[in-house]
Amino acid sequence: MNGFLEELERLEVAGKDAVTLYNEISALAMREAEGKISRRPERTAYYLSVEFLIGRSFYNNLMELGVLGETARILANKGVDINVFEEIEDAALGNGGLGRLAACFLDSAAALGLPLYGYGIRYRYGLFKQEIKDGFQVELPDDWQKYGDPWSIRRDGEKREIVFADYTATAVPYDIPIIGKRVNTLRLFQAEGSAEAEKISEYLYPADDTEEGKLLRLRQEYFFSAAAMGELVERHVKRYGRTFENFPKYNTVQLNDTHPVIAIAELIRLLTKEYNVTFPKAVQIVKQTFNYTNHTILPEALECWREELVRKILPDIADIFLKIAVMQENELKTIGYSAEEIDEMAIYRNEVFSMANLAVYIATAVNGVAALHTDILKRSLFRTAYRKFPQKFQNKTNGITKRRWLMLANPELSALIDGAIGTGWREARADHGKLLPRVKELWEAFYEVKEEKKKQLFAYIAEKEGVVIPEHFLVFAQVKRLHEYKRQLMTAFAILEIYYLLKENKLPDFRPSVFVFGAKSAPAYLRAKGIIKFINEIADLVNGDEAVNGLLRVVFVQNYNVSYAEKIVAGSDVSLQVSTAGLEASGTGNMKFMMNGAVTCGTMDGANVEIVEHAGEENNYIFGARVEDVEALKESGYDPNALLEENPLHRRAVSALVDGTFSDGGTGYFKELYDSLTVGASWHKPDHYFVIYDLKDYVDTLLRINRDSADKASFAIKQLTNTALSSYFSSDRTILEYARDIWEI
Ligand code: 26V
Repeated sequence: MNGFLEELERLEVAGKDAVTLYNEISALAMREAEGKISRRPERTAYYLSVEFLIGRSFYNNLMELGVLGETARILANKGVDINVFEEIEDAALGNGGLGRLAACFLDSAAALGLPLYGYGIRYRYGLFKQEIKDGFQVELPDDWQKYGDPWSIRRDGEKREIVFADYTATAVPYDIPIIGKRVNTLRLFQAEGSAEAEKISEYLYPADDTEEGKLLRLRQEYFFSAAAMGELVERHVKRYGRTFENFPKYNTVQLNDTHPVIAIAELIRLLTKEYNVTFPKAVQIVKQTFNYTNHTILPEALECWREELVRKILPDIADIFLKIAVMQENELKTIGYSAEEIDEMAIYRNEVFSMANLAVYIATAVNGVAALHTDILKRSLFRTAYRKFPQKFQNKTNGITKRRWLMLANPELSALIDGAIGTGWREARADHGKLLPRVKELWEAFYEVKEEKKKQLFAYIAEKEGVVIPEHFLVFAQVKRLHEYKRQLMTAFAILEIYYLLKENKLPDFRPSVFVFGAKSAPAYLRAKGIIKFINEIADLVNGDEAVNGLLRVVFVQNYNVSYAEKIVAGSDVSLQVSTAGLEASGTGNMKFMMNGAVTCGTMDGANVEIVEHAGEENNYIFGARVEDVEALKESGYDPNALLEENPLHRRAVSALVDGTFSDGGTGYFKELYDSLTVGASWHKPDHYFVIYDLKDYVDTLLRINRDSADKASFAIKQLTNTALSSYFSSDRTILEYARDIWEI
C-alpha cells in the first residue's frame, strides 16, 4: 500500500472540488485493489441476489486496504477534511436487510479469505431518495452514479446476450472488488442494447401492479440469473471440457431468497439445449449445485409466476418449470404422499409456478436466517417438505460485519475495546468476548463514548432534519423498512400515550427521551405511507409543545440509508425491535445496535431471541405476545375492539387517527389505518399484526427502560455487556458456518 500513500502525498489538491478529489483518490485505491483481485480457486461459491446494499465504499475500502488513518492525516496536511466525501455516494442497490446481509456476507468472506462471488444487477437508479414534505414521503430518483462510479470496472470483453422471446439484451458485467484477506468481486450486470433492453436494469423493484411491471420484474430476475449461469458454464467448459458430472464439485450457488430461483431452470436449459445433457442428468446436477435461503414467511413476498407470463417471454423456461413440476409430482405420488400434501409442495398449481417450492425441491440445503425462523419454516411454511427431507433444512443465524458496523461506524468504542483487550479482536474470526469481565470497571469510559456518539448524531440530525435534540437525551431508535408487521405504528401509539401521561403530570420521574425513526415505504404501500405521516404529525405535536418538549422529542429522519444507519446505531441507547412474534425472519439492525452497546427493547422474534440468549434477558427488555400466544389468539378469535373498550389510554391514542387530532391532508390514510385496526383491511382480520394487543406491555416496558436509565452505571453496564457478548452476531461466524455446512469451501 505504500504505492497508494506515496501517490496520495504527491496528489495536487489546490483548486479541486470534493467530487474531483473523491474520484482521483478512489482511482488510486482502485489501482491497488485491482492488482490484488484473487484468482478463483477450483471450488467457488456464488451468491445470487437482486439486492446488494453496499452503502458507501470510500471509507470502507480505505479501511480494508489499511490506509484510512494515514489518508485522513495526509489529506488534513493538505487542508482537506476527509469527511467532505460523506455527501458523495451511498450505493443503495437494495431495500433493506436482505440486501445489506448480502453486502455483509461478501465483506466477511473476503476478510476470511473465502472465495465467495456476488452476482446481481447494476441498477441505473437504486432505491429512491426519500424526502419528507409536510410529513409525507416524497420519492426522488437515486442517481447514484452522478459523481461517477470509481469502484467498478466495466468488463466489455465479457458481455453476454440474454434472449427473451421478444428481444435480446446484452448483459455487461461491472466488477466491484471486495477487499479483505482475499480480494473477491461483486459482479453486477447492466442491460444494454435497445431502449427496451436498457429498461431491464433501470430500476430496483419497478412497480409491479401492472402486467407490464410484472413482466419487467421477471425479466430482471432472468437477466442476471442467466448471465451468471452462462458465465459459470462457460468457465467450467473452458477448464474441464464438456463434462458436467463434475460441475457441482466446482460450483456451489446460494439463492438469496426466491428472486434468483429461475437460475435453476436456466442452468437446466443450458445443459440440455446447448450441451446435450439429458433432462434427468441436468436435474441431478442442479440438485447438487443450488442452495436456497428463505428470508421471509410473508406470503406476499414469496415469488410466484403465472405460467402465461413466463411463457410469453421465456417459453423454454416455462417448459422446464413444468417438467420439473411433473417430475416432482410423480416422485411424491410414488412414495405415497396424499393429494393434499402434494398440493402443498407443488411447484405448479392453479397455473402458477411457486419459486419457493421449486427451490425447496431442488436445493441441497434450505436455510432460515435465525433459529426461531428456521423452526417456523419446519413447523409451518415448509412442514410437509421438512417431513420428507429433514436433512435439507438448516439454520444459519444472520450476522453483520464488525468492520463496517463497529470499527468504521464507531472508532471510539473500538478504541475502548482495544484499550481493554488489545487489538486482536479486530481480526476476522476473532471475537471480543474478553471484554466481558472488564465491563464493570469500564462503564464510565463507555458512557463517555456513548455521549460522544450521541453528540455526533444530534449534530447530524440538526443539520439534516432541522430538529434539535438537547444533550443527554436518552435515544430510542426504530430504523428499518416500513412495514405493518414491524409495527412502527405501535411505537407511534406508545409515544402518544407517553405524551398524554406527561401532559397530565403522571410521569414525575420521566427522563428526557427522543424517539428516532428512519424508514422508507414502498411507493405503492399506502398504509405504510400513512404511518410515516402519522409519526410526523406526532413529532410536530410533541416537539412543538413547550410543556413537554424538554422531556420528549420525536424525529423521523429523511432518506434513511446505510450511512445514516452507521450514525444511528452508534448513537442510540435503546434498539426498538418490536415486530409481531413470528414475522421478522431475523432482523440485522438489532445486531448492529447490540454491537454498539444499545439494549434491545423487543419481542421474542427473529434473532432477538438469540440476542437475549447471548446477552441475557436481564440486560435487555423483552415484552409482548410470543409466537405461541399469537397462534392461540388467532385460534380463539382476537378482538382488538374489546381492548380499546377497556383501556381509555389506548382508545385515545388510536382514536387520534380519526378524531381530528391530526390531519392526513385529505388522503384518507388515517381512516384506512384506523379501519385496519378495528374492522380489518386487505382480507385481514382487524389488527392483523396485534398492535393493540401488545401496546400496554410495550408502553410499560418503555417506561421501565426510562426508569432504569436513571441509574447510569447499571444501565451503561447493561449496554456494554451487550457489546461484549455480540461476537456471535458477526457475519464472520455466519459465513464460516455457510462455508463449512453448505458450501464446503
Ligand atoms: C418484501 C416484501 C415485498 C412485497 C411487499 C411485502 C414484502 C414483505 C417482506 C419483504 C421482505 C423480503 C425478504 C427480506 O428482505 N427479508 C429480510 O431479510 C433479512 C435478512 O435475512 C432479515 O433480517 C429480515 O428479518 C427479513 O425481513
